[in-house]
Amino acid sequence: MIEVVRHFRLEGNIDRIEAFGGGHINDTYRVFNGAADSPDYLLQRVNDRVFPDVAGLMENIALVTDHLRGRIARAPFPANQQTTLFVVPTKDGARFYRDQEGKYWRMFHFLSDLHVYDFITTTRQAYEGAKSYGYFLRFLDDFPAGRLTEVIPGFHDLARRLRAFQLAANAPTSGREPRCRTEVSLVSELAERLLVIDRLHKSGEIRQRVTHNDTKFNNVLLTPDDRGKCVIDLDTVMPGVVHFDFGDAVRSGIGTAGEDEADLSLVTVDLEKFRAFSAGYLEVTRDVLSATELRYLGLSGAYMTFIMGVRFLTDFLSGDVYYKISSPDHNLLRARNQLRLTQEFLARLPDLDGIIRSS
Ligand code: GN1
Ligand code: MG
Repeated sequence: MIEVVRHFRLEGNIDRIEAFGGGHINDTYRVFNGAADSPDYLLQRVNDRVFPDVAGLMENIALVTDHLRGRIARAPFPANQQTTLFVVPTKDGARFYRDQEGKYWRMFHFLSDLHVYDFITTTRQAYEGAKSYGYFLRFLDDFPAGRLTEVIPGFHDLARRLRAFQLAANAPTSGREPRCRTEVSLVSELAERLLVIDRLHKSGEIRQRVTHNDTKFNNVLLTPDDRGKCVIDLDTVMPGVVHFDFGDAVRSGIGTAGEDEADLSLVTVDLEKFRAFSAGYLEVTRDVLSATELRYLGLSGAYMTFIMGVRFLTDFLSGDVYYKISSPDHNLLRARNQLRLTQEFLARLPDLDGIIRSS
C-alpha cells in the first residue's frame, strides 16, 4: 500500500496505514502522517464492480465538492461552519490512481476530530446530523443535476429494483428461494404503496435535484460537541429526488435498531428522533422545497427502507454477490429487518406526516 500512496501528492511523511471504517462497498484506510504539522489522509480502493465508471464518479465528486466549497464560503454563520471533502490529486494531477493490477485508488484529506454514529443515541445528534444533510441539499439547489454522471443507473428506481428482484426470485441460481417465501410475498404485498414516490419522480411532479443517495446516518461527520459538520461518502452523488436522501437518513437513523438486528421485536420507529431529524432538516431546507416535495417526506423513510429490503433480498437470492457479508444468512437477516422496518414506518405514517407538517 505504501507503493500506492507514493503516487499521491502528499505532505509530510507516512508513518503507518490502518484499515478504517465500516462501509459495505469500498476498502478504506487511514494514512497516519509522521509530520506533526501535516494532515493524515484517507485512502480508498474503489470497488469497480459496483462503480465501473471510476473516472465519472471522481468527476462527480470533484464537481460537487467544488460547488459546495464555494457555497459554504459565501454562506452566513452558522452555515459557513459546514465543510466538504478534499480530493488529493496524484502526482500526475489525476483524481485517482490505477495500480498494476488494475485496482483504483483515491485519497482524501482525513478530517480529524470528527466522528460518525452508526446508531443515533440522542435527539441532538439527529437534529444536528439532519442540518448537515439539509445544507447539502440546499447548497446544491443551484447545481444542474444533468451535469453529473449517473454512476449506478436507476439506483433508487423502485420499479427497476423490483424487476431485478423478480428475476432473482424466479431464476434462483442459488436455490435459496424456498427459504424466503414469506419475505418474497411480503415484497409483493408492500410494493404498490411505495411505488407512489417512484411514479412522481418519473412523471416530473417531483423535481430532480442533486442528491447524495447514501445518506446513512454514519455518512455525516459531527464535531466533538455533536454539531453536524460534513457529509461524506459521495460515491453515489447523482440526479435524484429529495425523498431519497431524507428517506435514507430516516431509514438508518430513526429506527430503534440497526439494519443487522436479527430480533425483529426490537425494530421499530423512534418518533422523538424523527421529530428532531425533521426539525433540523426543515430548518435548513423548508424554503427550497416545494409543497409536493414536502407532502411525501413522511413516506420517504418507508420508500428507502423498502428499497433496501428488496436489495438485500435480491442479493440473498442471487447468492451474495453485492454486499460484504459476515455470516451465511446475513443478507436474509438484513432483508427481514428492513421489511419489518418498512411496515413500522407505514403503520406510523399519520404520525410522521403530522410531525412534518408541524416542523
Ligand atoms: C451501501 O457504502 P455503504 O456501506 O455506505 C450501499 C447503500 C446501502 C447501504 C446499506 C453503493 O452503502 O446503497 O443503503 O450499503 N451503497 C451502494 O447499509 O450500494
Ligand atoms: Mg457508500
